[in-house]
Amino acid sequence: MKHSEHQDPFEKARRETGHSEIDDQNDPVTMVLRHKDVRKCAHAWSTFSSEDKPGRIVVPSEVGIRTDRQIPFEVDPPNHGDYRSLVEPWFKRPLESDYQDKLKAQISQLVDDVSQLDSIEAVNAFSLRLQSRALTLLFNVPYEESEIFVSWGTHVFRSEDDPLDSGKAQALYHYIDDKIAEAEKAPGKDLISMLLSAEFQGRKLTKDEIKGVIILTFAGGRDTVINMVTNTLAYLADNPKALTRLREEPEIHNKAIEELIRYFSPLTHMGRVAKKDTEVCGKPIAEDSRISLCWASANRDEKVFENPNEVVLDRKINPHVSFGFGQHNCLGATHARQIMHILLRVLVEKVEKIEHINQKDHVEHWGEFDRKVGYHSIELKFHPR
Ligand code: EMZ
Repeated sequence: MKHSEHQDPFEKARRETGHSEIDDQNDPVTMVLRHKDVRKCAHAWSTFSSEDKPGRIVVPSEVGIRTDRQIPFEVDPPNHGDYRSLVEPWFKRPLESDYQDKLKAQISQLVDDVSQLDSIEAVNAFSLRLQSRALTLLFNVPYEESEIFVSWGTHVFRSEDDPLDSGKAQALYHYIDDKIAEAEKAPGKDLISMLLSAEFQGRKLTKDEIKGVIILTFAGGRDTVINMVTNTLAYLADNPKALTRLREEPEIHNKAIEELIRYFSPLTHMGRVAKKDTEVCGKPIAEDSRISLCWASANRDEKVFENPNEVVLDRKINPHVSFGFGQHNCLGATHARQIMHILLRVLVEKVEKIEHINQKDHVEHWGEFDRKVGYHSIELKFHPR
């Protein structure tokens, strides 16, 4: 098996029952595994709610480590839609050419820098930097802020050694409080200033609401983007022909990006809380219990995807759910896709091949399933063209 391959641990359970039970801090979760059911449950927001105790729809639950509600992520319709339309135009800015030019300059510089080195540990020296720098564009703050973002590590408020340690969040929260105070005094053209002046249902947003949007912007696209970028580098190192093909056929980049996002499914699953007694795949789900929508399993569903365990760079039909599905589909998807577009463009332009030296896989454990989601570390050497 190639080191960049990610096997599908869900196949047997998906075929046989379509669900699986896991314990999560004494608050069990029924994982929903089939593409059809995942989409159905994601759609049924009034039965399977995102609006519960803050942190409870995340698996592993963050109830013990935060009390702030992330917005619009942990809000159901109809309020969800109002928050969403308030922030959506901002999150579509990655479609503007000026944004893309800046992102291209950042990624080109990073690739040039790492190409001069003998080898790099790509999670920290490449993906974390790329994500943190690109985030300055999403927030529209000075590039220098990225140094602070880098210092927080791959997850902004979960400690790397102890996922239930609440200490780490405090640094992020203080940072956000300070930035809100600064923007109040001297509004700029950044996301916080925009939120401070925005109207929501005929009133101003509260500080907690603003904080909720900002925490989500920091946390939601952090480990996911880092995993996506690292997995892509590892895949290209492992499959030099794919890099050549992407160089020769720029017209397949759109499809290739969706396919890599499907195959790697950077977020394994997201939870919901049942608002009434119901059932999924014949399994009773009691009111107030949790399910998870397993994007990673749905994305390998053999009923939907031909050769689901292969990366087919120009896959024609690709209804993947890596960015979620329904009302709650990923707010940061435009930004994430743009990162992938520019990354591929810069790599084919500047890099002849990527050499893989060694790696330490990051494997998640969910009950009966072990799922590789990315790398704790991976050493790569970039050979410039
Ligand atoms: C939450 C989540 C959002 C959560 C789409 O995912 O991302 C996770 O990394 C965070 O820990 O709080 O923001």
